[in-house]
Amino acid sequence: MRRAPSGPPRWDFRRAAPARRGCGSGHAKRRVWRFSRRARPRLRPATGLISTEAGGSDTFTVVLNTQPTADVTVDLSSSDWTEGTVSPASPTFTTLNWDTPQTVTVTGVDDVDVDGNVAYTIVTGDAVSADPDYAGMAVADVSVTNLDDDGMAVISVSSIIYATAGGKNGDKHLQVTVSLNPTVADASVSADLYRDGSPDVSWTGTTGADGTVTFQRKNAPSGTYTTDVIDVSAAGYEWDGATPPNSYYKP
Ligand SMILES: [Ca+2]
Ligand SMILES: [Ca+2]
Repeated sequence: MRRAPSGPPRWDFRRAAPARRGCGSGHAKRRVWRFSRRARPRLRPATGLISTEAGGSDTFTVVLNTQPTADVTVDLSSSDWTEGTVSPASPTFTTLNWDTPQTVTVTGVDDVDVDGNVAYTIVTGDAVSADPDYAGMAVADVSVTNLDDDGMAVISVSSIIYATAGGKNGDKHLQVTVSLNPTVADASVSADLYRDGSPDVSWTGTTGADGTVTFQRKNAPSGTYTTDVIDVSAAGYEWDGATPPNSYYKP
């Protein structure tokens, strides 16, 4: 009786005699290598999965790489049920569906703690099967990160103020000052300026210590200007997405 392989599962490539294929002159001959595989459940991807405390989920698939002689079950569990769950808990493969990948869903679990992003693993039990090739086979775990959604304060745009500067009369350029509440320095602010309802210029800038950033439209023609803030990014803050009503007529 064959013994189940011990140690970490691995590909068992055995190189057969290379076959030559070609379609006559003008076509490069290709070497075709044949491999024999060691029975193994395959999980992919096995790293880089992301779940979120907001309930966000990710998936990986499980499939066998050789046809078993009996059902093969792989038990799945979470290393930290307070951060993530896994479903189904026991994907099972038969002699018929062994090569159809089964999708496993990993879902984040919420808490109210500012606990940061937490890494956990989907722990894969040894394969259970009457097939000695699979019975007791160790299967690599899947690593996941659950993203924290606590500790994010809300930031908003408190005002958009227009002014002019430059030129003989101090009215050549248009200046638009965007203020944030609370006062946060080094926040990245992106905004689009419209003139008479049509897109004029787009800006991205960084707030100073006073929580404001001033953008300038050089040589601004006459017209009615409005500003639409499209993004505010600040560490530890979540922008509420709103732009206060604003409008400025430049003669
Ligand atoms: Ca958490
Ligand atoms: Ca949390």
